Amino acid sequence: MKLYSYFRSSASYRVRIALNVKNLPYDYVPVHLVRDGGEQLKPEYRKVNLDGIVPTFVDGNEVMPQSLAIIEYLEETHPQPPLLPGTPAERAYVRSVALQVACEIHPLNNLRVLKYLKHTLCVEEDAKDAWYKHWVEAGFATLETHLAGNPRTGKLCFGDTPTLADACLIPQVFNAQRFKVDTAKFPTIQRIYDHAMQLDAFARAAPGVQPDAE
Ligand SMILES: N[C@@H](CCC(=O)N[C@@H](CS)C(=O)NCC(=O)O)C(=O)O
Repeated sequence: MKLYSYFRSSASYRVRIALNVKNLPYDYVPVHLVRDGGEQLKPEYRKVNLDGIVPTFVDGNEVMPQSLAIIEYLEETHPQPPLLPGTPAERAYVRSVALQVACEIHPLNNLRVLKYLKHTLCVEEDAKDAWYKHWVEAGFATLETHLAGNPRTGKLCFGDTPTLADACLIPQVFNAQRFKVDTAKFPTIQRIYDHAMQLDAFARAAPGVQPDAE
C-alpha cells in the first residue's frame, strides 16, 4: 500500500490516522504542494490524481483519490479496529461530524482556494486570512455546540475510541492552529484534540513527524 501525501495536508493526515489506527504499514510518497509551483499540478502526478490534490491511495492495482472514500475502503477491507460504530444511526452520526469538517470547513480553506483569492481576485493577505478564520470559526462553532451537548461525545468525538470523526477533526484543528485560530475558544474540540494527540495512532500521523516534514 502506498499513500501520496504532503505532511501539512489535512486530508492526507486523515488517511494517515486511519492507517495507523488499523496498524497498516504503507509507503509514504511525498508530493510537495508548494515547491516549484506545486508538484500536485505536474502531469506525472495528475496521472494518478486528476484533480491534482492529495491524498491518493494505492492498494495493488487500485488507485483512489478522496480521503473519506479511502478511509471507508480501509474500513471495509480491514474492519478491525473499526473507525465506524455498530448501528446505522451511530454510523450516520459519526459520518455527519466527519462531513461537517470535510464538506463545510475544509473545501473553503483549501490551498487552491486561498491561491485563487490571492493571485486571481487579488485580495490582500489580511482579507485572505480573515476568510480562512471566518469559515473555520463558523464551522467549529457549530461543531462545538453539537459535540458539547451530545451524550455520544466522550474523550473523543464518539465515545473514547477513535472514529472517522476524529480522523477528520484532529487535522482541521492542527490546520486552524497553524493559521493562528485560537482553538481554545472551542473547549470541547480542544479537549478532544488534546486527548487524541496523546494516542500513538494520532501522534504518528502528525505533520511534524512525516518523512517530508520541514
Ligand atoms: N476532498 C479531498 C480534498 C483533498 C485536498 O483538498 N487536498 C489538499 C491538501 S489538504 C490539496 O491537495 N490541495 C492542493 C491544492 O490546493 O493545490 C479529500 O478529502 O481527499
